[in-house]
Amino acid sequence: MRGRFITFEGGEGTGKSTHAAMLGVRLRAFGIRVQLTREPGGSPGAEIMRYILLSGAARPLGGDAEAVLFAAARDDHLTTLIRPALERGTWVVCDRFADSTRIYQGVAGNVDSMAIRAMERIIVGDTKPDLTFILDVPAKEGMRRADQRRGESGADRFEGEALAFHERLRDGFLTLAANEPNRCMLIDATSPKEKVSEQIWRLVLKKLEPATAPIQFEEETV
Ligand code: T5A
Repeated sequence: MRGRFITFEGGEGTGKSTHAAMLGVRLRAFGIRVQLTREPGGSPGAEIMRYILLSGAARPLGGDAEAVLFAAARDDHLTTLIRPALERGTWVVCDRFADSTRIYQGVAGNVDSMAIRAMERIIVGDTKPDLTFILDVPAKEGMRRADQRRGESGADRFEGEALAFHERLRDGFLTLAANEPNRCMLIDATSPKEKVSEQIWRLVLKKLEPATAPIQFEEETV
């Protein structure tokens, strides 16, 4: 039986990494094999592209080129990690995926949305997420949390953008949640972590019924 594919999306500092990890713990407690991963990155080739993108080295090439690089990283990630895991029956929990390209490069970065959809069709194909959590906090609060988490290290390529860019991201993710209500679950992530985690877990139980998945005991992590 194919594994389930769950993605976490949202702006900076909304709690995606925190809740992807917390969901992984819950699923494993159910005896489900879980592959936790992230984008950009998640596979050796894609991690190299992550460095190029987040260091800002590709920024002078422009938004179109950055969108192509995100897609190329995704192609490697899908081919070498996500699809083989799903085929083995492992559930994949991914911190960001193709929706981030739609919103960061498309909505906030003004890359042509038709071009982004075309790349998504070619690269992602049928490997669409079964369930996507869109974590929502006001842009200012997300940036505050991201600053706090980062400590002394500097902002990356996208964290360093102005507040208006982060507000556009938030609007873009809210619109996505409204347009795809069957796949995208909008989560108010201003609540305490435990409450947010409980809400996510209830939705996974309802939508994906992990209790019916075959019990598997081998652990997998990035
Ligand atoms: N990108 C990515 C694109 O432009 N296009 C693409 O196609 C893709 C895939 C990735 C960057 O690349 C861009 C988007 C990004 O800018 P990244 O380092 O992976 O960069 O950055 P983010 O995904 O934004 O990760 P962050 O760490 O900034 O945010 P998270 O993962 O949403 O937040 P998290 O879990 O690290 O939490 C941040 C802090 O908040 C606390 C946590 O403990 C942590 O300290 N926190 C809470 N505090 C209070 N209440 C809660 N409910 C909390 N939940 C978490």
